[in-house]
Amino acid sequence: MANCEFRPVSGDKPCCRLSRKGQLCLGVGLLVLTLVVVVAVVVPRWHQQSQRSQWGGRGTTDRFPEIVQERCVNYTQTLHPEMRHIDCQNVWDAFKGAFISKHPCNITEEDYQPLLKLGNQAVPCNKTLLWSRIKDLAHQYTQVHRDMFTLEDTLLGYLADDLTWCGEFGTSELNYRSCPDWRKDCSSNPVSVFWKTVSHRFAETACGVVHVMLNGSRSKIFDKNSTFGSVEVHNLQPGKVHTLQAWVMHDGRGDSRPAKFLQCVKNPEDSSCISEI
Ligand code: DN4
Repeated sequence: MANCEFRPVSGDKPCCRLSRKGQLCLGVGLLVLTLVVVVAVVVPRWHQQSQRSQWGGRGTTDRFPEIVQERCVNYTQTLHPEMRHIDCQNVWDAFKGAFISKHPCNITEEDYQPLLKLGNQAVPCNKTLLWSRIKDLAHQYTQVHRDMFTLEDTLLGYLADDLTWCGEFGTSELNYRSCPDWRKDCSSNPVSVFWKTVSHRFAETACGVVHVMLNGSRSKIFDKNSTFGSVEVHNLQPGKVHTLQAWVMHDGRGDSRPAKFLQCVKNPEDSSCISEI
């Protein structure tokens, strides 16, 4: 074994420089320490990760915690300052609490109730826009008509739009490798249950005329298995909602004046728009 003594180089001040042998020993020592850390910390984590469940769906979106918290701040401080009283740390804690450490096929609507309570938001009567199989156009429409709200224009829908998330039973970590797919694995997964829960609440609290944008180019314009067909329609309250008005869109061409207006704003050269002028 090397004899590692740390002696000052002759002529130098004590303790200011190491001899070559001392430097070598220090280097070897650091290398050994690094290896020990890798073996003790990184390898078990990697092993644990590789033991994680493999699901059929995309894993948690990169930077999921940061994205949710950034969106919360943006929504409550900038987009809807009337909601600036909401504490985004509490919102994130409630979001996380709904699914972290739980089996990702065993999530319930009850799990999301604390989050729903914090994100409680009233959409004015006549301003709710539901959609099915035509998300982009519905969102473009509410971007033009800023007083109308899809679910994704409310705080909770905005936080989660286009994101994926899941955890794992017994650990506080997110699973970035894969999450359950609602068709292949299970429907009680964190993402599907979230949308079911918030869609339920969104429909239940709607009032006046409710609009729905449907895709007339799909074989089933109304699908009773979609979230619109299985959750939202059933939770509209007859005592509060007097009309459900459907805008059926064919091949991106609007049958209704508001949607057509939107398409003409985006595509003024379209022949159907020119004839309107
Ligand atoms: P959709 O266009 O068929 O589906 C929208 C999303 O929901 C897609 O990611 C679907 O997954 C997923 N989805 C559809 N049906 C189910 C189901 N039975 N179980 C689990 N996931 C499902 O339209 P939709 O009518 O199903 O949902 C749209 C309506 O519900 C809107 O009025 C929204 O208010 C609300 N919603 C929004 C979102 C979102 O923004 C998600 C779910 C519900 P896949 O078919 O792509 O695999 O993401």
